Amino acid sequence: MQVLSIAGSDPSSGAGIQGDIKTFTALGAYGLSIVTAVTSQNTLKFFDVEAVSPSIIRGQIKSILSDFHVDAIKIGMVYSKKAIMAIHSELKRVKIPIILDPIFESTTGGILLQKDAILYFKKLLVPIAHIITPNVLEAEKLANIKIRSLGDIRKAAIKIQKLGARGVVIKGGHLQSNKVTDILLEDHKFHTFSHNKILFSGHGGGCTFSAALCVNIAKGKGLKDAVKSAQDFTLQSMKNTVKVGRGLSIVTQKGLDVIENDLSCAVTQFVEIEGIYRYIPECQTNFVYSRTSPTSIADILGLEGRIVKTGKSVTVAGSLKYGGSKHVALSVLEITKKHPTVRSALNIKYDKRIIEKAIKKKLGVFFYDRNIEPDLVRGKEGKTISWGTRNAIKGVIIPPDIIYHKGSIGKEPMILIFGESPKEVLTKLLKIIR
Ligand code: PXL
Repeated sequence: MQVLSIAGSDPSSGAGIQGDIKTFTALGAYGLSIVTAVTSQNTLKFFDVEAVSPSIIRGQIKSILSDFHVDAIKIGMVYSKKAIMAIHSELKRVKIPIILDPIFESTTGGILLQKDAILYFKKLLVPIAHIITPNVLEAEKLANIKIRSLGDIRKAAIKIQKLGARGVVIKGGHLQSNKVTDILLEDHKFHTFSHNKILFSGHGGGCTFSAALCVNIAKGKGLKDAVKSAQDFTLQSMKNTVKVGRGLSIVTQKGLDVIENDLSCAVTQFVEIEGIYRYIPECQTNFVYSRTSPTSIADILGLEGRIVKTGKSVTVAGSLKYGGSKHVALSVLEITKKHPTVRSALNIKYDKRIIEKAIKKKLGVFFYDRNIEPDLVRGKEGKTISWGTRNAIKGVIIPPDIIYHKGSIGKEPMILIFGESPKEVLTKLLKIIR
């Protein structure tokens, strides 16, 4: 997955381009970057800033978009009216989701958006944003109202949305309270995300949030899930500050665990497979990846929701959680008892032709018949799956690539594809559906 940050350079590497690349990398995305301005600052003081010329900004955008596939774009510090016009003219017809982080002033008092640029920011950049992420002070400027309460935040969000952004998330950290409440306005619905305030006087928190949000949106998460997970990630990063300079501490982004990173990338690739909606069963799809030596489904990462068919496309509903999947996870749990390295699987709709193709491609295909399950397990979904999986691989030494069953009364037939990693599962899937 590839994401792009259009922002200012911060030589302390806490915020701006450098901070964004750290967040992108930690979350498993490849970070592209376009510099709009260069600041000189450290953890104690903001010294100076110089704009990059609009033609170089346009040239950078052209050079990146003509070469790379970009899944989402974050816009941070833009500094000048001319930069805004250049960015707008390059991006106004682009279909990639834009996460707009208004950057007006630095924690150390530097001016990061010139006074005469705010009007252009509102007129040109807000309308092309998929989501905008102001804090309370920035929201006050954008909405032209004073914010003292959560009610005021909601009013401001509506006013900012009227400027043209699809979603608005206002970070309530600056309000006087022992709780921090972020409010998301998506279309016409408000969602509230609260957590206890932590003691934080660091540099880079805001950029971490919007960059994480950018990766989450690139991964195909809906706004509500994307905001929640970006908030969790930012909080974690704010708890992990490092004191590298003599002034403000700098946030540190810890990477996702490898299992989460690999599965999350594979889920994104899965939903992007052309025509994949044809393979989603009635009970939808789950995709799982287990820790080594799982003892229960709590060791197996899966979608708490599902990958669901919505007309001719598929969307990811819910987020990855250990214990999030039951059925597919139970099958993997059973397999790992005999083949400890086979830790990932997904389910697709049964189709005789897929099975025939898999056999032709020399994959290890195994079958169980739900109609002959013993009375002891019948009707008990968990037990049926473990019994069936065990039965399918009984007496064979090679690890399975595919296990399928043809259903029974009221039970949908199903194909499960197994592999050592989510990537391997996808490779096998592509072999049999292409
Ligand atoms: O944190 C906001 C921010 C964004 N971008 C750049 C910055 C800062 C704050 O200092 O310098 C380049």
